[in-house]
Amino acid sequence: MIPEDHPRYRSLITRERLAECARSGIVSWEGLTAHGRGEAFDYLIGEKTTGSALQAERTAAALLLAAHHPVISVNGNTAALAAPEIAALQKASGAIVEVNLFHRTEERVRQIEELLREAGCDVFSGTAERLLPLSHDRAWCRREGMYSADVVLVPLEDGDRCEALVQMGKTVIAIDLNPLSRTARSATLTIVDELTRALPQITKACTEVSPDECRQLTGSVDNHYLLSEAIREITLRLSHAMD
Ligand code: PTJ
Repeated sequence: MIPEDHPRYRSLITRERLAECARSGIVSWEGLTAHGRGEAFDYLIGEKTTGSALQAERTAAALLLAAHHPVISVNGNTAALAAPEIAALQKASGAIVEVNLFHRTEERVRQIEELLREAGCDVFSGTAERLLPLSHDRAWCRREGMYSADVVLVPLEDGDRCEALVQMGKTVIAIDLNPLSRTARSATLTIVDELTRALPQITKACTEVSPDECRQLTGSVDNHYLLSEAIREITLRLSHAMD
């Protein structure tokens, strides 16, 4: 039992949720270590949405709204942490929600799809094929889903698939707290923010951006600048900590 007045209450509750979802099979055991890495980077950015992340979130909304065939890719950690937030973003953006797993089993796909549906998502399921140019199981996706997408949102991604999707000519939006990761560096646009803070910001921006702002944002994506800003914000925080 975690007392509500514990200074790290939110963090501990989140860990408990992930552990529970790992025991039930929704989150892979490896997903727990991925979360730990995310927590460390979240500490470094001050556990808040930075100015550059907010800018990236608004741009992500514009890219999703301007897309012809946007897809939100969901893995175990994302489903466990943010199924209702995915449902809200799907409603605001009109994107397809598709499960894509690194540690893939049919049973995990089924469990995650069920969790997403319970949270209100309209999940794109059906027969998956080995369609992406990858030797591991993230290659499995649906022909009319991710394979045909022009814009793909990939929260908590592994670098390989991000690179493969970009090479296929897709616009890839990553949510990754580590601005140094291969995913962060190869995506078209990287949001360096915690998943459960980032998704509501993108959803909110979907309801706010005008067609003019949408054109302006999609025409000026500069991921190198956004990542440099994220690293600058971390460095600034570290140097203040030493004062
Ligand atoms: O459910 P599966 O089988 O598809 O597996 C999913 C995991 C997460 C295990 C898989 O995609 C993986 O191994 O990911 P990586 O390569 O560890 O990358 C995860 C990245 O997400 C790391 O750079 C973390 O810093 C970051 N991250 C972790 N938790 C969060 C996060 N970023 C944003 N919000 C978080 N809550």
